[in-house]
Amino acid sequence: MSIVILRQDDKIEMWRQALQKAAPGITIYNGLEEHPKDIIDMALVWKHRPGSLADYPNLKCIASSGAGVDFIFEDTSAPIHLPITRVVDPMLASDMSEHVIALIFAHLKNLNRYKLDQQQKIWKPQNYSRIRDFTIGILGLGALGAVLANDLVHYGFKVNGWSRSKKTMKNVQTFTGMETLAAFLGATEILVCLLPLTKETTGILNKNLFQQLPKGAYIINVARGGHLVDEDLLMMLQQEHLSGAALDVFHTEPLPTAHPFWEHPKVHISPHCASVSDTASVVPQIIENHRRLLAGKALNNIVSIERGY
Ligand code: NDP
Ligand code: OXD
Repeated sequence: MSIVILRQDDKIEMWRQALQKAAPGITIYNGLEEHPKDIIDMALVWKHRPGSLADYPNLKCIASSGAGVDFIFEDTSAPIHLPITRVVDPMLASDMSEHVIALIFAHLKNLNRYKLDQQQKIWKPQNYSRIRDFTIGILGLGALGAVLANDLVHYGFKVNGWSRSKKTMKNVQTFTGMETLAAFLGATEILVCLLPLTKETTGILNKNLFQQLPKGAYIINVARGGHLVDEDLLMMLQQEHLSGAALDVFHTEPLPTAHPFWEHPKVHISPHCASVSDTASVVPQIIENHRRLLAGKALNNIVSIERGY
């Protein structure tokens, strides 16, 4: 009864040690090192090598060490008939909220403009905006979107949220399903994408959607690069229908050096770091699910294969 960690970055040993310390009775393997395959019952994965999940004949559960699971469904040989779990964690949610709020305030107070001016020693005060000037629209009111919505309300923003199923939230105007998307977009001046990447949401941030936003709207994509049609964003920026964008996620990561986003004056880039699973906060839920797996109990934070999130 053992757990293997499958990821390709330099965090694999940090995760192994954190899990091993929390659960000394279970053997935790680093998937990049030689290890027995037939005793593994849980794989803790993050952007694992496609194909590698198929190597474990007795695997019983795939656990994502992040909130997203799109990379598991993209691996065509992954045994997705097994239970798949993901991270739902208050620290992940508050970190995301802080990141997005920082981007919103940077936009209101022209901080990106001043950074560019500074590079050319230009002294040029701009009109700034206030909290009351903007309505924020959040695509996705799940574990992360709902926390962000409440935090923004706390700051005094007008907040709208869009989701698949109906939500009732104090001081947040909620919109449900495709038939309400146009109304939601028409009332949104800063759009934040916090959707999971699924068949339905791939490419949702496209020209048609952008055109339904008021002129001058600002885009924040902290979900997945696959939500955005890059060329459509560039076109809408060039036509000045959109005033700018802050992007944390990209089709290819790291963002290739030749990509036009790098040098675009109206695009703010961060390297997929809006919110990062913290081992101290997340390890207990992984160990709890492993305990449940062995006891034959229902697992927490299960992903729906039908919905893809
Ligand atoms: P959740 O699954 O908790 O929430 C997803 C939300 O999107 C739900 O409100 C859901 O609706 C809604 N949704 C899904 N599909 C549709 C659809 N077709 N139409 C309308 N609404 C839809 O996810 P999280 O909040 O935990 O995370 C969101 C995403 O954020 C992750 O999948 C991941 O890709 C990304 N992420 C990015 C990070 C970063 O550092 N950049 C860090 C962590 C996560 P309903 O409530 O009705 O199900
Ligand atoms: C996640 C992420 O999904 O870091 O947790 O993107």
